[in-house]
Amino acid sequence: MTEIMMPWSAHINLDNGLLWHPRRIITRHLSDMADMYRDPDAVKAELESRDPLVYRVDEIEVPQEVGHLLYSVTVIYPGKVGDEFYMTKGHFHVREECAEVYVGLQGRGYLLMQTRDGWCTHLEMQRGTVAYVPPYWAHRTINIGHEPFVFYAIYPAQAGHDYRSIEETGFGMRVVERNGQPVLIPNEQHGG
Ligand code: S6P
Ligand code: ZN
Repeated sequence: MTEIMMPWSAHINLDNGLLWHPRRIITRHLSDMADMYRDPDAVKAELESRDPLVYRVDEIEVPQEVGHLLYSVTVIYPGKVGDEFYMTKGHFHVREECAEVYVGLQGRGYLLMQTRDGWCTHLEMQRGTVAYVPPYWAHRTINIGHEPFVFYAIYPAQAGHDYRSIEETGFGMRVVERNGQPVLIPNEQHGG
C-alpha cells in the first residue's frame, strides 16, 4: 500500500546557512580530503598545527526512494590550502541520470562540473544564482571569496553519491589564487 507522508516544512537561517529541522549533519575537515589538494606540503604543514573545518552539509531526512526529493544546505568556509581555495570533495551521482539544482544563498563560489570523458566546465555562483547540474556531470563547489559560500541543493532522493571516481581521477581543473583573484588552472594530476 502507498504510504502517505504528511506535508512538512523546515527553516533555513539565511544569515548562516544552517537548516533547522531533524536532519543529518556532515562535516568535512581537511584531514578527510587531504589527498585532494594539489600541494601535499601545504596540507602537511596545515595539519601539523590544526585540522580546519572546510565545509558542512545539513540535509533533511526523507526516504532515499524514487519520487522523493532530497535537499541540503552546504556551507564552505573561506580559506585556502597553499594557494588552492577550500572546496567540496565532489561526486558523480550513483544514478548518473539524476540532475540537481543549486541556489546560491551567500558568498561567492565556483561550481566545477565534469563528464566521464573529461569535459570540464564551471559556473560562477553568488546569492540568487540558480545553477542546473544536468545528468551525467560530476560536480564540486569552491569558495572563491572571503566569507562563507552557502548554497541550497535539491535532487532526486535516489541519486546517491559516487565519490570514488573523483578520488581516483580528480577534476581536470583546479581553482587557485593569483594576484588576489581566483584562477582556473589545469590539474596536472588529473587521471581521467
Ligand atoms: C548532493 C549535493 C550537495 C553536496 C554537498 C557536499 O548531491 O551535490 O549537497 O553533497 O555540497 O559536496 P560533496 O561532494 O562532499 O557531497
Ligand atoms: Zn550532487
